Amino acid sequence: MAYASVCFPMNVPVMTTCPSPSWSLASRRRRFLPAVRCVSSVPKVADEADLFDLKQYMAEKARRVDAALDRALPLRPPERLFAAMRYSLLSPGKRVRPVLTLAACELVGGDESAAMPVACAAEMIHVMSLIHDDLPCIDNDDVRRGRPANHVAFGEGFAVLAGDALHCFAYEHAAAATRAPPDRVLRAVAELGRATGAEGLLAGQIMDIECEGKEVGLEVLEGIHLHKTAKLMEAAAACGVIMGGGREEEVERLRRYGRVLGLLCQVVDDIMDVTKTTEELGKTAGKDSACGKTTYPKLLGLEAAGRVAEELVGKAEEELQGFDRNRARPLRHLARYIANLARYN
Ligand code: GRG
Repeated sequence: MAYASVCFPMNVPVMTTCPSPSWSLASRRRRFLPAVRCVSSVPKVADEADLFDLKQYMAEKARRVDAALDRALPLRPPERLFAAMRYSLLSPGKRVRPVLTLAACELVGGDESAAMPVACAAEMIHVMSLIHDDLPCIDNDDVRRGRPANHVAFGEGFAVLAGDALHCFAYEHAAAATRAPPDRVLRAVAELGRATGAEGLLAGQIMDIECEGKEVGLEVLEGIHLHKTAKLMEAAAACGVIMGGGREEEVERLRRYGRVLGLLCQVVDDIMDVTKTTEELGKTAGKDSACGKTTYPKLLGLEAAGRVAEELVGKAEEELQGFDRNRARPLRHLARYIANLARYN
């Protein structure tokens, strides 16, 4: 079995079979959902009862999220604008944020349907940020999710506007399509707005731009990722609990879980930038080092970056303690699954 050169310590899970070498870009989602069961490897037998088919869970949730996104945004005039919005929104992403919202809602005993519009809104905001991030004036990337970036397919002007339109529609959809007590909806919309705006995702992007070409330390790097990536994950997870009617303490626990998961995604992303090919990534590989960007592997080395990922998995699991063990399974395995992405060629 070919592994990426990152050496993860033993208490992150081992996947039991190797992904097929015939995986193609045509199905990027399949690449992220290897046909395996996640099995905790250490302690060797203690987690036998914790077998969980995350592949099936993620695929099923993503399928329902995709259907909900498709229904939410039918093609209509102005057609080229809606086509540009749909092009990126329905492209094959992992749907980590909406799944986070749905799983957090179910964790506190809520029904998926109460959280679905807010889950879709989180994905719309995420996709808007990807479209804008890829623009020549920001990160200048031509490939996203294995396809030409939005500005390559539709032109720069349309990409800016498609991102703006998706951003507006996210709040409209969360507010108008949710059948849940209005105080929950209002709170979720406020959560998403705060996570995205000038003290959230946008702040992270600004920090990123300001640090371009500079050597930064671990603290600054973490600050960038906590805003650029983790804020929306925090909000997605917190919103799930809010929509499910969870208690305040539960909202805060899931917020912390989302924060850790966001950092974990970024550490893993940095590792994969070094260890994977453009075809495997569905975006330009080695771009971070080519641009002189500071990354976890650059600051710490690959092995230590792998250990950071391992520690983050542990922290994510800590935040889930005290919840119903069965209901917490998807979220427990989601953290392990993200850490595992870095392991496979
Ligand atoms: C205009 C309000 C406003 C905000 C935009 C451009 C920008 C500000 C922020 C950039 C944010 C960004 C692109 C962060 C990277 C987040 C990240 C880890 C992306 C990859 O997420 P995955 O792995 O990707 O979940 P998929 O494709 O699977 O969804």
